[in-house]
Amino acid sequence: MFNAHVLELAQEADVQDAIERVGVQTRGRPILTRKGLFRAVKLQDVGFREANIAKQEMLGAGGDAATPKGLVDFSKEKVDIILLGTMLHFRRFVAKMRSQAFLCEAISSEVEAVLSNYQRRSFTLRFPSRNVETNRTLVMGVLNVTPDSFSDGGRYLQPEQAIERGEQMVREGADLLDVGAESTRPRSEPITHEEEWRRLEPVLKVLVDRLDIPVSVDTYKPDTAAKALDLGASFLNDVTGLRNEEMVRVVAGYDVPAVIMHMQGDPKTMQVDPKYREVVADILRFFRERVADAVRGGVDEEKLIVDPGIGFGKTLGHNLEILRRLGEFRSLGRPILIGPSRKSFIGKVLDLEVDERLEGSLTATVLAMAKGASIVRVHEVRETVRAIRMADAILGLDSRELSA
Ligand code: HH2
Repeated sequence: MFNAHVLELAQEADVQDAIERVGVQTRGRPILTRKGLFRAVKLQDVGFREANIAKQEMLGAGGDAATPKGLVDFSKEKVDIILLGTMLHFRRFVAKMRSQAFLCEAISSEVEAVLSNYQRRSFTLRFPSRNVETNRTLVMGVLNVTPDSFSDGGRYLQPEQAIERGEQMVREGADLLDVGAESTRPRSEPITHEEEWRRLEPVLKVLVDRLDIPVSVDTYKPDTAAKALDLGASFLNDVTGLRNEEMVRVVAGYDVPAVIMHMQGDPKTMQVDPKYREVVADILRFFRERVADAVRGGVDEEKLIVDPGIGFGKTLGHNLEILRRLGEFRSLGRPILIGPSRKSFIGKVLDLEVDERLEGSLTATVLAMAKGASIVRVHEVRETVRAIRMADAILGLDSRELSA
């Protein structure tokens, strides 16, 4: 009996660890690490010439490529392909494609970038008053100063109650706090900037002064964002994904971190038959465009955080697929934020009302961090902090010393 077993090697560190344990010479380690790490990279809308060259080069490198039938009979001008191979195969592929004709050089750069981005786990969030590392999962508490939010509407509309809840979440272990004054739940009606600020100001003013953690403002209105940052908020959470040029100017001007969330349509109508060509790929494309636009507008790319927007123009199937494939968003090389807390997709799976969705929220949140989410946006901070700390410890993400 040789006690054969299949090793789970998803990350570079897993391979390095396994190779070291069998006592490989130091010199041989990097090459074996590349051979021990398999990746599949999908490319969309590749011209048939580039797709044919990519297939040949990937085969030549020792890997392979999944290509559609239309590629050999020239019936399609653009195709989707999947490159398959170890990191060693990809290294050879990237080098060869760089000097090929047509758009092959661009393919080479894009493939090289996503493979490197995908490895990245640790980010530094540079807030005005401090830097926060994502070497463990960060818990962002939700505070809705609204009469109509879907899960806690009306509970914290009075400033005293909101302030007390904010302080409580910090005591419970929140790393970040997200304060919103306008509900964006399905079918909600927008409110004016004046109304939003009237609700927000008294709460924000006290919280930024009293709390020792970065506070974000959940707003898509540039006027509200600027006033909140003037008052001392540390970053912005924009559910419209910085689509408003004025909002980009605010983020660039104040040089603060900002969350680009994906939403299809607007809250009033977003749940009316949402459709995607491929939900994960479509959202990735959206992030790429939004990040590029923001950078063109003067925003520091390192300040951007992405969030696929659970429940914003998505069916139950879309939400589950986004969570299942959340790790694919790591291709962007930006920290991922996710907010499944208490949302209706949990209600649909478990057939439970909004105040009975704690276990569903914890499960979704823990699975999301295991797939690579750096920040989890939640209503139940105490329970989430416990679940996340446990998960961080199991996954070896917790940098704090744990005694034996
Ligand atoms: N979800 C809500 C609001 N803002 N922001 C980000 N980045 N991600 C989310 O998933 C997200 C968000 C909706 O939840 P909630 O704030 O509790 O409800 P409401 O919009 O009804 O106030």
